[in-house]
Amino acid sequence: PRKPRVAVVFGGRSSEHGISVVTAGAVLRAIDRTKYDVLPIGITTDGRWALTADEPERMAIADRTMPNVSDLADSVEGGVVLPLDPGNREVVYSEPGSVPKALGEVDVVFPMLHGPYGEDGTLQGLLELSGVPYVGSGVLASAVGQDKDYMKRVFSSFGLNVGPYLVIRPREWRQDEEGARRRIADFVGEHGWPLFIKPARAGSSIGITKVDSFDGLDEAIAEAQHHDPKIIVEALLRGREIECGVLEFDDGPRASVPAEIPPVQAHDYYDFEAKYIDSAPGIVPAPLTPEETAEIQRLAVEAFEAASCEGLVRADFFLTEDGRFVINEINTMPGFTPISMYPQMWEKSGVSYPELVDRLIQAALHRSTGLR
Ligand code: G1L
Repeated sequence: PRKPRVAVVFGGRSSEHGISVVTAGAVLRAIDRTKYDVLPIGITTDGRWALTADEPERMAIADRTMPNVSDLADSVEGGVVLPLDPGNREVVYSEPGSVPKALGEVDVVFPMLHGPYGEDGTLQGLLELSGVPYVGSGVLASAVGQDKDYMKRVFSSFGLNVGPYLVIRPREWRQDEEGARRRIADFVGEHGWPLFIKPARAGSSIGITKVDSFDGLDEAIAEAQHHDPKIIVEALLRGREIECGVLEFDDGPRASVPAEIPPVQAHDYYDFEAKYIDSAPGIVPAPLTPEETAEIQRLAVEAFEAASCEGLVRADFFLTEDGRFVINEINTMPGFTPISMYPQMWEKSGVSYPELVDRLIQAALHRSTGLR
């Protein structure tokens, strides 16, 4: 029987295009070629899909510059591209806004796209419609994991602790701005300063402002709304930042050893070297009591189940001064280079990076298409 063909889809119209290419390079390097055939599929920053060369060594940071799909695709010997016929060596890109015709020729897709249309469930929906199995969470869990408002609603309905927050929807802001301001003032009365004003649906730290008084509020709201018309207002949660990986095994999801993210100065953290080159900033395993470790592992698996995740998730918590774990968020597509927190937590739990990649592909291949 022929080997399963794994399409790794990466790049895309996202500010994290480069890190996606770097991550896909690491995944391509880790995939066991005696077991699988691979098809690297890059999406350019302007949205063209292209079959690229299988040369992961060229998908790395060079001279502090992130790689990009256009450079990879243009350099492919004999050219590449769409329609996705692996035998076709003609140089043709897909039209911007169109999708490849030949996804039917792949057995499983490894989606590595960040942000809107990548990790919010829309790509997953396209793959569902195409009947192609894929690695990671489906439509619902991806959408829930992208929306800080619905994420909290799901978690609290499953009995997990979530921090206090407000939602300001676009229509309320348009029709009753004064009412929204009153709700924020009441929230401050109850929880105090600072506030964190965040887009409800946006990756990582984009569009987030810490506000210490009413002075900075308008600007912070405008900034968050620029990224998403729906925004959330959160109170400060005092505590240690602890995260935990969950991975789906044949008999169900299991939790990794947890990691602690020490508090860092913003300028240190967002430094290019720190973000893309240096190893992840976490302490693995986190210095916790056996009871605390067992508790966060139970809660991480509970979060995986609550959001109906598949394959993997990274669950991020605060351990508050009174000893409670409060869930901050889940990430259905966590940082995934070998030095990122999620792979590091599994490495310390006895699952190597190539094993992790293989486990995720196997979980996707064994999943039935359609409802499950
Ligand atoms: F497919 C998985 F396993 F679900 C998966 C896909 C993508 C895990 C992690 C990622 N991460 C990324 O693609 C990224 C962090 C490079 C951008 Cl979201």
